[in-house]
Amino acid sequence: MNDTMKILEQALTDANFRKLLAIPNRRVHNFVAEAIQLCEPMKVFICNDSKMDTEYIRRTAIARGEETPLANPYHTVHFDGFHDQARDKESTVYLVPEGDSLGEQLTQMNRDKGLEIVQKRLKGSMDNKKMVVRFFCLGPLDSHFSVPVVQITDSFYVAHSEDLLYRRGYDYFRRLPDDKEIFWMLHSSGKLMHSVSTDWKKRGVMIDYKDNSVYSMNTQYAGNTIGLKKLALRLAIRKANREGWLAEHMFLMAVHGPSGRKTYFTGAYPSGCGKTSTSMVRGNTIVGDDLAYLRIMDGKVRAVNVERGIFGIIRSVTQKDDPVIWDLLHSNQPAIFSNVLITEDEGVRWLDDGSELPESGTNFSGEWFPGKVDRNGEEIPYANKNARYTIGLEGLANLDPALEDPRGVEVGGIIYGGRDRDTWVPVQESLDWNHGVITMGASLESETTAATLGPSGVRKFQPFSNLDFISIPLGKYIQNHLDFVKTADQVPPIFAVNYFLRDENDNFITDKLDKTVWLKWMELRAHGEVGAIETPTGYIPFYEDLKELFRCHLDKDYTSEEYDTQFTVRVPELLEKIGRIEKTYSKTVNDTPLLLFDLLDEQRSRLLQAQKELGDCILPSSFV
Ligand code: OXD
Ligand code: MN
Repeated sequence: MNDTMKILEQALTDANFRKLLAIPNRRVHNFVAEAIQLCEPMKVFICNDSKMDTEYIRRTAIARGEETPLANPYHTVHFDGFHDQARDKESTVYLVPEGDSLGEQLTQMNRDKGLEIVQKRLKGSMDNKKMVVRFFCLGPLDSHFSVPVVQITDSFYVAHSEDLLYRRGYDYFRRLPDDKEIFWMLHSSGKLMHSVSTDWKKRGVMIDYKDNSVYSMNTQYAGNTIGLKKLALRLAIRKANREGWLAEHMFLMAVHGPSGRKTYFTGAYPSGCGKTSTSMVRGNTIVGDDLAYLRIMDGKVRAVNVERGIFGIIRSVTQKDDPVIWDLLHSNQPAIFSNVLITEDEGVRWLDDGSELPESGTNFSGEWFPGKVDRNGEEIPYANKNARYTIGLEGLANLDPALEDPRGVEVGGIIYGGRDRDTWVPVQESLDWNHGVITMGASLESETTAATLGPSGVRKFQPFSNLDFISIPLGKYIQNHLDFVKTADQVPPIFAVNYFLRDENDNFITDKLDKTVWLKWMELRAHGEVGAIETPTGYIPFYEDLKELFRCHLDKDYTSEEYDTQFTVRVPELLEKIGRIEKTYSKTVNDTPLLLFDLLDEQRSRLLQAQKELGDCILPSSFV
C-alpha cells in the first residue's frame, strides 16, 4: 500500500474510505491525503451528495453553531466575525513562480514564499475539527464548459452554502477521465471563538495557479472561502486564457422582446452595483447573476452560468422593488442569511427592507440595540451593509429553462456598468466590438461598495468589473477580449449602462426600476429594431423610443426633460475620464494593447470636436 492509501485508510472510517475510493482519480486521493497531513483533522467526512450526506452537512452547520435556525425551518443565519464581513482584497494574493509576473495591478508574491506561509497557517488548523470533502462541477454537467472542483473545508457553513450555489459533482467525478483538469480548493476557518474565526489578522487567500489550487485561511466570509465562487474564477480566467474563451464576472439573462422573443445578455458590473437586481428585472428570465463562461461555438458566442444559486446582497431588497426575491425569501425554499439581524421572534431583518427600525436582536456584533457603537465610537447598524442571502435558483419563478443546457445560450448582447456619478449616460451602445471592449469594458470605473473591505464610495479603476479576479497580466486579458470574436460569424453588440448618474446636487437622476426600459431598448437594438443617435461615446436612444418603452413596461410618463437631463453628454467629465484611464494604463500596465490608446485618442478627438461646436454639456438632440 502506498503512502497516500495508508494516510487515507488511517484517517477515514470504512464508509468514508469507500466513498472516496469510488472516485478512481489518484490526484483526488493525493489531494485529500495531503490536506489531512497538513491540517490534521480529527475526522474526515466525504460527501457523496446523497440526501443523507447533504442533510448531515446542514444539520452539522447548525449543531456546531455556524448557522442558527430560524422560525422558518428551511432558513438559517450565519454570522461572520466582526472584521470578516466582506472580500479581503489586500490579503488575496497570487503565488507567482520565479521569473513570472502578473503586472502592477495584481497583488502577488513569490510562490515558494507563499507556499511556506500556507504550510504554516494551515498546519494543524483542523485540530479537533472535522474536514469535509466535496465534489462539484462549475457550469452544467457533461458540457464543454464543465470544470470539476474538489472542495475541502472545515466549515460546514461553506459546504452547506455550496450545496445551494453549485452543481453537485460526486457522480460526475466518478466518471471523469483520468487526465481531466481539476481545480483544488482547501479552506480552513482556523481557530474559532463563538463559531467565528479569531485569527483574522492572519487571514489570507492564496492562489497557486501553477497547481490549480487555492488556499483560504482564517476567514469565513463566503467571498473569501467558497472555493467555487471567486477563488475558482481566478483559476478559470487562466484556463480560459490558455484555451481561448472568457471567464467573466457577469450575469446571464434572457431579455424578453416583442412576440415572445428572448435575447440573452451577459452583464458585468462590479460587486454591489446592480448585477443581481438587473438579472431579476420583472418580465424577463434569469440564468445567473454573477459568473459566466463564454465560448465561441459554431460561430456564435455562447454562455453558461457557472453557478446554480445566488449569494446576493440583501440590503434594499424590498417587496415592491424585488418581488421575486422577496417571495422566495419568504417561502419554504432553503435559504441561508448572513450578517442580517435575528429578531426576537426568530425572523430576520436587513437594512432598507421597507419596515420600521427594529428595537433589538442579534447581529454580527452580538446582542444589538439601537445606538450600539463599536470600539471607535461608530454606530453599528442593525445588519451589515454587505449582509447576504444564499439560495438555489430552482425556487425562482423567473428562472430561465436554459440553466442546465450543456450548450449554453447564444449571447445577443454584452453590458458593462459601474457605479459612476458623472460620466456615462444611463444606456448607450458602442460603435463596434473593439470600441466596446476598450471604452466600456477596459475603461470601466466604479465607486467601491461594502462587498469589499475598506471605505465605500471611492472611485476606482475596475476594468470589465473583473479587476479583483483577473489572474493574468491585464493587457493580455484585454487582448483576449479583442480577439475573442475573431472566429465568430455573429458578433454581439456591446452596451454600457449607468444606474448611478447624479445631478449637480448629488441626487440620482434615474429611478431604480428604469433599468427595465434600458434592457428592453438594448434588446431592440440587438435586433436593429430601433434607431439611435450617434454621439462621440456611442449610440444613445431616441426620446420617442424610450417614452414608448416607459409607457409600455413601467406605465410611466417619461418626460423630455428627464431624457435631456439623463442623456446630456458631459464633455469635461468624459475627457477627464479618458485622461485617468490613459494614465492608469500607461503607468501601471506594461502590456496594454496599443489599440487601447488609439481608440481612447479617437474618442477624445470626437469629444473635443463636439465641445468646440456644441459646448460642455450637449443635449442629445444636438447630435441628430
Ligand atoms: C460577490 C462579489 O459576492 O463579487 O458576488 O463580491
Ligand atoms: Mn460577484
